[in-house]
Amino acid sequence: MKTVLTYGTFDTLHYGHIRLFERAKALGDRLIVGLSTDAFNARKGKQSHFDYEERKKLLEAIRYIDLIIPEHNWNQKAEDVKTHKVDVFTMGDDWAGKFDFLSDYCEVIYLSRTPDVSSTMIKDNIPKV
Ligand code: C2G
Repeated sequence: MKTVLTYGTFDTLHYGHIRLFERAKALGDRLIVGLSTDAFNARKGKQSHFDYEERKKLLEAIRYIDLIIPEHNWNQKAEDVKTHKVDVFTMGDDWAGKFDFLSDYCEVIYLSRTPDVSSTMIKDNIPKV
């Protein structure tokens, strides 16, 4: 059983996120997603359109995802890798190099970011309902 782990805010879920989950799942047998809490987002300087529970509900509907855990801070990754016996850590390559320290515990793979779509672009173009 090969376990894969990734993290993110996944606000205004879009096909770039789905492509990431699809490729991440293909790296193993089980995909765990660390979902940024609203409090952590505030520390990341991100104001998500949807709150944690709404974002979690969306991820729970995605067949590629087997488990969702909260991401509370920048420093929990190594612990999460150990706790969940993670074999592969993966992120989009806008993070390339940033998490190489995890290669002491597991394989680290950066996947190409999907061009031309982002939560920011969506949020900036949603008419206020
Ligand atoms: N992503 C992607 N293609 C896009 C947009 C996002 O592949 N068009 C990927 C990002 O590279 C990231 C993941 O989707 O791996 C989640 O992106 P965000 O929700 O923006 O998360 P981020 O703010 O990068 O937070 O500890 C890590 C952080 O929680 C990551």
